[in-house]
Amino acid sequence: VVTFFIFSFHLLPDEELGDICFSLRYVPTAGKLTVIILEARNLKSMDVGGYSDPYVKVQLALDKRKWKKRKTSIKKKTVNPYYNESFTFDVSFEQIQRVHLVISVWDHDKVTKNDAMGKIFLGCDASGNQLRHWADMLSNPRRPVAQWHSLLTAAQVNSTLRLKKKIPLLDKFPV
Ligand SMILES: [Ca+2]
Repeated sequence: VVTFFIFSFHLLPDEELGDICFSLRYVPTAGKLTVIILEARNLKSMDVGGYSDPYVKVQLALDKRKWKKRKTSIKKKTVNPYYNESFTFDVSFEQIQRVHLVISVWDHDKVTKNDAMGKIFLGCDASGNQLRHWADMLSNPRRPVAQWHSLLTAAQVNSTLRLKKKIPLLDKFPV
């Protein structure tokens, strides 16, 4: 029954949002998490002419609260972008168990609002490929581990993850 369910889910054509490849490296002693966004393929075309202008958001949440955020450059007129852009975050060994890494792909638009093209999340309570990648990173400290992931819709990921408001910075509190 389970096999049939998974099989039929993958046959739905509108679920094909493309794939993204990135590498993860965690150094527990230094408390550094490095995410290298490598490339994406078969993304959806969001603009006329069958292309998009994709960039990738790399977001960290701590205890399900939005915490840190970085972005890649924008690649113009492509659905198979190559980035090779590296982002390093300070994440202590105590924090890494409570962290979610959220990777989302967006289409840049000059005139209208940027559109989300796909999303995934990793962390200790992720599932499938995403959990495997996170576990491989934790069990191979100091070594970069690269893997491909199929993108899901932003709505699917948001409803599973349910992130709360951003963690306020300490210097914003009145003394
Ligand atoms: Ca665009």
